Amino acid sequence: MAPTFLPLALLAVAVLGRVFRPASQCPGYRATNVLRGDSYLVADLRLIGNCESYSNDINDLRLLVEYQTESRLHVLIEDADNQVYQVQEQVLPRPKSQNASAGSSALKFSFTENPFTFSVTRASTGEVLFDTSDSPLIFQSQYLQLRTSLPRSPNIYGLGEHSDDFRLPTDNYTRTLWNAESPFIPNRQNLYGSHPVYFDHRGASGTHGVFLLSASGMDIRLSQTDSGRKYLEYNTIGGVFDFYFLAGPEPASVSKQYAEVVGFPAMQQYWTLGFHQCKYGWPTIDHVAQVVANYSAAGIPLETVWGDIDYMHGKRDFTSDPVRYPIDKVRALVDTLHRNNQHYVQILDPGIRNTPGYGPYDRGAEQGAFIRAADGSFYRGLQWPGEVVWPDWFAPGTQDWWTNEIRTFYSPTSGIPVDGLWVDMNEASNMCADTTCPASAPPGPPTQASHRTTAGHTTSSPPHLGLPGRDLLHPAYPLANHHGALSARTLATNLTNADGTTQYDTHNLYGTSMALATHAALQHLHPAKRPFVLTRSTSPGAGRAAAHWFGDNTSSWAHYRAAIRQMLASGALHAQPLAGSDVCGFNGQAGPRLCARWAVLGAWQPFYRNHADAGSGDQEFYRWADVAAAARRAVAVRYRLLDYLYTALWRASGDGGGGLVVVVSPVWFAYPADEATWGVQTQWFLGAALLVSPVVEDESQRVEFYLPQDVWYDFWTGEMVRGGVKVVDGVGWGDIPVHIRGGSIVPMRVRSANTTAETRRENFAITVAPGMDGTARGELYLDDGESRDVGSNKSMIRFAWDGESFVANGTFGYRTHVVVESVLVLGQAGGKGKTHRGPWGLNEAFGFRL
Ligand SMILES: *[C@@H]1O[C@H](CO)[C@@H](O)[C@H](O)[C@H]1NC(C)=O
Ligand SMILES: *[C@@H]1O[C@H](CO)[C@@H](O)[C@H](O)[C@H]1NC(C)=O
Ligand SMILES: *[C@@H]1O[C@H](CO)[C@@H](O)[C@H](O)[C@H]1NC(C)=O
Ligand SMILES: *[C@@H]1O[C@H](CO)[C@@H](O)[C@H](O)[C@H]1NC(C)=O
Ligand SMILES: *[C@@H]1O[C@H](CO)[C@@H](O)[C@H](O)[C@H]1NC(C)=O
Ligand SMILES: *[C@@H]1O[C@H](CO)[C@@H](O)[C@H](O)[C@H]1NC(C)=O
Ligand SMILES: *[C@@H]1O[C@H](CO)[C@@H](O)[C@H](O)[C@H]1NC(C)=O
Ligand SMILES: CC(=O)N[C@H]1CO[C@H](CO)[C@@H](O)[C@@H]1O
Repeated sequence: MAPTFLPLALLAVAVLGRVFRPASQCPGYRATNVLRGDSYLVADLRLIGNCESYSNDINDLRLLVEYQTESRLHVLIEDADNQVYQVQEQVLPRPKSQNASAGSSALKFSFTENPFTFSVTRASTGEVLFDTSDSPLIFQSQYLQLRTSLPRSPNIYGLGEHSDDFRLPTDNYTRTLWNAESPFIPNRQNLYGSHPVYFDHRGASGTHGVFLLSASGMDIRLSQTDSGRKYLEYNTIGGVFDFYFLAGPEPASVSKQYAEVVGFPAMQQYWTLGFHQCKYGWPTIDHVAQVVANYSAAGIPLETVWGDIDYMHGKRDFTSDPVRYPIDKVRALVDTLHRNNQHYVQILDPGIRNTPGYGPYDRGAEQGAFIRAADGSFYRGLQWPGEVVWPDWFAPGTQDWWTNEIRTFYSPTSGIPVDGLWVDMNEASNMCADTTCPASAPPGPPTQASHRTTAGHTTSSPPHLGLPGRDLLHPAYPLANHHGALSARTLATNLTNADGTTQYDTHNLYGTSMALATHAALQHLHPAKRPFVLTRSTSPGAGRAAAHWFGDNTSSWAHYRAAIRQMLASGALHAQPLAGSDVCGFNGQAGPRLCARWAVLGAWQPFYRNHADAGSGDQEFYRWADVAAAARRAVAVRYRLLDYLYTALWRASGDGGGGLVVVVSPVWFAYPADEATWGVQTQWFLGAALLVSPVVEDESQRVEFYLPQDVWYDFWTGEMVRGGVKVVDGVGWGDIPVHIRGGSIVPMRVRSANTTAETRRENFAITVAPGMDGTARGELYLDDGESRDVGSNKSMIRFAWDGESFVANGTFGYRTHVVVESVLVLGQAGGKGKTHRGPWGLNEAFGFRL
């Protein structure tokens, strides 16, 4: 949740030390000593003449080009001395080159020597995908610039996290990447996560991806020259240019190729797909118990109840308020939840109250787990508990300390036996407005001075720690951070981490580092189970440790719509599929119409949690009869589809190998050549088969949506529908248009139950939706729903319909009593569909012929 301050609408006002020389007047670099192998190219790059716009030029660079796989090209431009910061492998391990040969690669690298510019083309068509020849390379100590030209009408997606159009504007548009506390998720500003990856969709000729592996603060400008040429321009305040070009050419292949670089998303436990309820401001554990009881009484399945910071004593991590949330009562509620197959998750914030006698602080201090100020004392900031110190995720003792605190406080035998953890405020959010703030507070207890040398590493230091001698607080380039200065509302950027890197360079990794550490701690706590972590702040690869929600939005129709765009970006582009908005909105007051619509929309987003601010009214679904009715139906249909969703998540997690790699995707992923789909941002595919088209206008019961030319079936009636623009009037507040894509087979439970565990005991009914050619296919993944290592105890069942016969085959390692009761083939029997009755077991192949 957000602190109560409002976002500063001001842009950064940096004090420019000197006049910016236009990039066009910078002479750039010359390539020499070019050496080529079959799968790589290396060269030296030497500055041709001074540029010195925002900071000091770096004279000598190294170019490394690797044909890593046939569809992935790696282009690294780094300083020859290896001093410039590069992202720690602990946060983002790099993929190894598989040494594809240049001749067999789908992408071709070309360059000019003097000045050095480069381009990437698609080998099969010769189409230029990336071309820097319009503008010289600028590589300075605190400012880097590189520009690529774009097609005339570009379709660019990604570069999150943002609340703007899914297909990005390309006219004087800036995407700033600098993780920030961002209440009300303002448009055209930096938000909680930084993902410097974009998808460039060129219609029938293919889609490719460009990932800049950099944690640096940056402004990415999409605009046009005076002569009208479109470009995308990186302006970073540090780091190196470390590019991965992903060939596609199918859109979903780019998603997969990206996940191969940053890591596939974590496979989650089955219950995490259930319905979650949270609220900041629940005063007591008795109140929480009432929420649980009232959900039950209303007949709305509640899977998981969450604890926001209300549970804490003095808002400190690893404490429970002795009066409002006494541990024995919390334990008792959690035990009851567990007996009913329900779950409980609690929040943790990074700021640790620096009071001696508070165990987590004392033990962290002893381990050296906190970031230090210049004088060796622990750097202090302000957060919910008051004055705090901050974990240094790069210090050697921090993981052990964090794991130990989690194992102790959440001990199944004596602590609060949570099922997962939620990490918030991890941008990191600091209630100090600037670097002078904590200094005015009384100093904390003396801590041992650090022996670390920070500011002046030499060439004998380990590589990539960051150039010495920079202005780490106020670089001359004015990054468009919506809080203003780099350090505003976060940790001071001149702080040094224990490994010798600085917050200036690692700021954008703080949230992911906390998520990774929490994930690792949960693995210790429950070694046999898949850890569940939800994180607000993210960076590339966060999805391999955590689910994500989109932060502190508002109960408004605008944010109900934004939820769709954000879900599409997180899931399809940023490898974080288990994601969703705060259903019914976080800030402000939700009304029953909005909340009913959002309850339904949320049921079709991968992560489904209702959450609100302390200052907002109660918005549990049972608070309004109409919302309750909408939610009952929405949850029921979601639960019938849990295995369909779980199968998609398994595919996306990488365990599933090839095939579908996205849990949510935009319409153009499936119809890349159909221009009418490229700008669609109010519809999405959930899995490969279901296209969701909710009402999106304010207070409306009318929806206009687009079905590409194909065979579709109304999900609710089974009626066959042809493609085209559709207008539906009188859509009930609890209704949502959904269509099954022809050519798909969708496994569903026959009925839903009040928890995911009970739903898992239900049998299946399978729906076959034949495509244009009369055939269809689908799949079903089954395992025990929770184990980290299921070994061979899993089933991957493939369904196929050829117009006359239905076949289910595959691997059948998961033993189950659950059967397939029936197979409904749509489009048959005069359009209504024909039901074929089983039962068929799911422990071996089966099928039938007409
Ligand atoms: C690729 O080539 C490098 C350099 O020759 C070598 O070290 C590496 O083992 C090779 N990798 C593979 C997967 O063959
Ligand atoms: C571009 O956008 C910036 C920031 O919104 C604005 O100040 C500037 O006037 C715009 N320039 C043009 C040419 O529209
Ligand atoms: C639960 O329902 C009871 C009975 O309607 C009501 O009095 C109580 O305020 C509700 N509590 C919560 C937390 O919803
Ligand atoms: C779900 O329903 C079963 C009986 O059908 C009941 O025993 C159980 O307590 C219910 N669980 C919840 C969470 O309501
Ligand atoms: C960071 O800058 C502030 C403000 O100038 C200064 O007080 C502080 O000592 C600096 N911290 C470090 C670690 O250099
Ligand atoms: C798989 O199931 C068998 C039989 O229930 C069990 O003995 C084995 O331990 C399971 N393997 C794994 C990896 O869970
Ligand atoms: C499974 O079914 C498909 C489609 O009918 C068929 O092509 C394939 O050969 C079958 N595989 C096995 C192992 O039976
Ligand atoms: C993008 C968007 O809709 N932003 C809104 C978020 O909420 C605040 C406060 O309600 C509005 O002022 C913004 O316009």
